[in-house]
Amino acid sequence: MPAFCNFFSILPFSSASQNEVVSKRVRAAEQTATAPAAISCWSSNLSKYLVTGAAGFIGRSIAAALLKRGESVRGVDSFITGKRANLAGLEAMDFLEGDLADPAVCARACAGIEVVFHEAALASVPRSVADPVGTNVNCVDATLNVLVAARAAGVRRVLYAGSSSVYGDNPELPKREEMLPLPITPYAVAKLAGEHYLHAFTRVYGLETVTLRYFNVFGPYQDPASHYSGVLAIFCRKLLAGEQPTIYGDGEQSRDFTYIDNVVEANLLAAAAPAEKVAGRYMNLATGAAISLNQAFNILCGLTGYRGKPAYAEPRAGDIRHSLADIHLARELLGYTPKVDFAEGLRHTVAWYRESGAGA
Ligand code: UD2
Repeated sequence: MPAFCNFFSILPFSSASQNEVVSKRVRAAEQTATAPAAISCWSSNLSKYLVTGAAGFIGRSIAAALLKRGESVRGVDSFITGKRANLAGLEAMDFLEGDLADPAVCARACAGIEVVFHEAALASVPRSVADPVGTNVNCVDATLNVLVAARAAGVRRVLYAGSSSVYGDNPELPKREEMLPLPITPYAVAKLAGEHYLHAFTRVYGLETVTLRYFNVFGPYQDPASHYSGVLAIFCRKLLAGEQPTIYGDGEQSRDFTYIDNVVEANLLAAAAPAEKVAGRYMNLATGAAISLNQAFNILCGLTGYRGKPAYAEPRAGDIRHSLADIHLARELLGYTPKVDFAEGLRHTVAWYRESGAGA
């Protein structure tokens, strides 16, 4: 039997001391509440949380953590890059197959939801270089559609998977949030546009939004089989299969590789943080340590038993030389501390690829 709900009545508009952002949100909600279609939903499975990109690496991991906590979760994925196999173990999730480039899918996905984790994206720099329009559709259009649908549905908060790529060419390290973004690839531009849309939705509609700028996330369930996959996933698969990996450039470029559990934890913290602290904010989400590709390759050789050398090739178009985060803001606003460091994360990751045979 489908349930009827007016979800403005169940949202926690509790504290009279909440800031202007929240007041604006209430006003926006009140205005929207004059349109009956916008305040009502029919659903056979009312979920509190929506995870977009739920069949992808990060979305899947967030959904699993929410389910483990006993939360009601809806997931949406188009399978453009997400994998059906990643839904194994998430059977308790209400799953919707659809493309966020379609506003009707976003409306269905957001109905009855209180908090959205917007993880869906075409997450690849080289893919955006090859197909900037596709990246724009799946990152910018999709994000705007999610925000419009979230607002119409009375969603309280939208969390967004931002990217360290927005810092682009700025050579200053570590990257701090107050630095001017200098995106140099279509992917970085698209991720930054998404951030700006979130900020605008907080400012003009009072929707609580939070951007977490992820720095090179890695871990179990990351697809290792695509040319566009993250480097550590590709290296894990190749080294475990005894295949020679390719390093683009001299291998001395570095990244603040961030293990997935840290990202999941930060998302849960960001979902629960007080609006007056986080609404409309963006912050780095990383470990705060730089590892070069050559270092990562050497550690992986030890973990996988691979004895060969990497092949070195021309640097990739749009590559950033060094990326390292200052993570003080996430500490201050969320109480975030990275619990799993690079070496431990890589051990778990290699063990997972070995046991699951993923991508083999
Ligand atoms: C960017 C973002 C990251 C995330 C990601 C999309 C930066 C600094 N980071 O990651 O936060 O948004 O996009 O998911 O912008 N490489 C090889 N061999 C390979 C594959 C890659 O050498 O087989 C190199 C590549 O040239 C680059 C490094 O590894 O120098 C990392 O590449 P990536 O694709 O894993 O991630 P990156 O840094 O573009």
